[in-house]
Amino acid sequence: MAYDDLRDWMVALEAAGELRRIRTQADPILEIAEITDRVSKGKYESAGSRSVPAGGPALLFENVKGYPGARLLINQFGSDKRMRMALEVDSLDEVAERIRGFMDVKSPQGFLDKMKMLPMLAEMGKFFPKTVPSGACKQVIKGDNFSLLDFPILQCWPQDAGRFITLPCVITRDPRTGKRNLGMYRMQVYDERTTGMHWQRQKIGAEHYRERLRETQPDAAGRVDLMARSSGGAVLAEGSRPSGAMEVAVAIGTDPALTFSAIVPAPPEVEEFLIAGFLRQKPVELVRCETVDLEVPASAEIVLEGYVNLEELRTEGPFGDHTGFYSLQDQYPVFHVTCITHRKDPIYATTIVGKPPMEDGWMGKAVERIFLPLMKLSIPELLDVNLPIEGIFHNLMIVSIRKSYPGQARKVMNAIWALGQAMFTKCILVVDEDVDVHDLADVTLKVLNHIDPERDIQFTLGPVDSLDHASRLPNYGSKMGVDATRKWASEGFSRPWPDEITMDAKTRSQVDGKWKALAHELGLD
Ligand SMILES: Cc1cc2nc3c(=O)[nH]c(=O)nc-3n(C[C@H](O)[C@H](O)[C@H](O)COP(=O)(O)O)c2cc1C
Ligand SMILES: [Mn+2]
Repeated sequence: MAYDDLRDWMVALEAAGELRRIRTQADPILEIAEITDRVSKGKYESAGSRSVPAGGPALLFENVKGYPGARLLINQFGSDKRMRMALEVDSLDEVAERIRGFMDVKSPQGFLDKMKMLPMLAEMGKFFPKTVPSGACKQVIKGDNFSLLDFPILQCWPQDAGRFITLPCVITRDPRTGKRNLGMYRMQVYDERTTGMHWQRQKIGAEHYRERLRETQPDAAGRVDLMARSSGGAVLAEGSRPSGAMEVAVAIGTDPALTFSAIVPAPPEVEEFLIAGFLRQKPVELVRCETVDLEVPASAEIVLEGYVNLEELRTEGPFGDHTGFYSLQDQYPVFHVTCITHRKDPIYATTIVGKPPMEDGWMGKAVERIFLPLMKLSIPELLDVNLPIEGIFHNLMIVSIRKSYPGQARKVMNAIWALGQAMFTKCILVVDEDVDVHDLADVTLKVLNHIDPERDIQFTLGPVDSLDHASRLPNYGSKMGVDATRKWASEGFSRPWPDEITMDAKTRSQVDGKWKALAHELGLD
């Protein structure tokens, strides 16, 4: 039973005790972020409050200072339980299993095989998005008299450059293939009708933008970083829209599977609308925009339509980021809003990022689980993967492998660095199959015991996450892989490798037999 929209999802959250209404007045400038930070970390610091486990409830702010009547939803994905509720599974491995089921399809050998495939193809067909004539996101259409400042957009941290839209589903179209993309890229609010468009240069939205630039600047293509190239922020007359501009639409406040699909690192060939349909097992319904040639989720709370001018970059940031530090200022494209449509009394959905654990950490963990079978397609020896939340997803990946030939751990590192957004991984630890990658104590014990650092560390250079503040250059730097597998003679290791200590079975069962008496003497019963 897919959630129809954000409100349907909120009803489910509230029924499960996972959503709290906040009627105490809270300021969208910093205060809501401070409240949410405490709730997501379980740290209630003021006198008399108690500490509880991280991953506190989703919050609906109903009394936002300066925005009478507005409602703001935050932390909707902020726990393992809510992430599972969002995708309607008891375990995220169920989603991975469904994906594996689809991937297990072998080339049909004969008529019978083909017949067997039909139900699966029919099932897949059920997930494609549908365009419908109208939807709730059109209840209010403002093509003229509108302002972004009508929404309770947050300033999250003291040194942030201003207010940022933090949970936007940004929709663009590949000018060559017509394929649509959905990506979550934060948007700094510059004024009533203008925002930043923080698609980092390796993301699909940025590639669509570059496709347009390649058309207009063929001489520069391939020689310079087109994302950094601009004729210097040409100021346009109010309302004018340059002919080459790139159309963009943004949906804020959708059903949870759709919002989640905007963060999954899908290959460019796969539209996130299809992924959302697959996750919710019901097609996403889309409606055509008013002023741009794009479609948006019909039931979105808020839709922003507009364009990104190819000739314009503007300073974006700083912004307190999920690294736990402020991401530095940089030049990014600018989004000009031409129309806003929304539901009656729209709910503004948002999030904050900062020091983990926070809401995005749970979303990242879901991506980790769901992508494991897909990673195994390229890396068949891969057994399990852990992206510890404090490793902020691009700093640390721990993988276990079944090692079969010399040098295989290095092959796995290179494969990860070649795999979509895993290219950003700053540090990869490769361990043998007997290590539980989710048990950080076991990982620490074994990785550090098993390495000769100079021999076992592999450095490489390549693209790094735009948020990395330590790399030698923005977006370009080094990465490290640690081969913490047991070393073999065929890898040049000639010393004996010791056995791991475990007690023998006989002694263990003898002690088991005495355990009742011992437990009494130890005061355990
Ligand atoms: C809350 C949140 C905010 C994000 N902000 C950005 C951002 O500002 N810029 C960016 O490039 N990626 C951002 N990401 C990560 C992208 O959404 C993610 O890399 C996604 O896969 C991009 O989609 P794409 O592959 O279709 O480009 C954010 C993710 C989350 C969960
Ligand atoms: Mn994408």
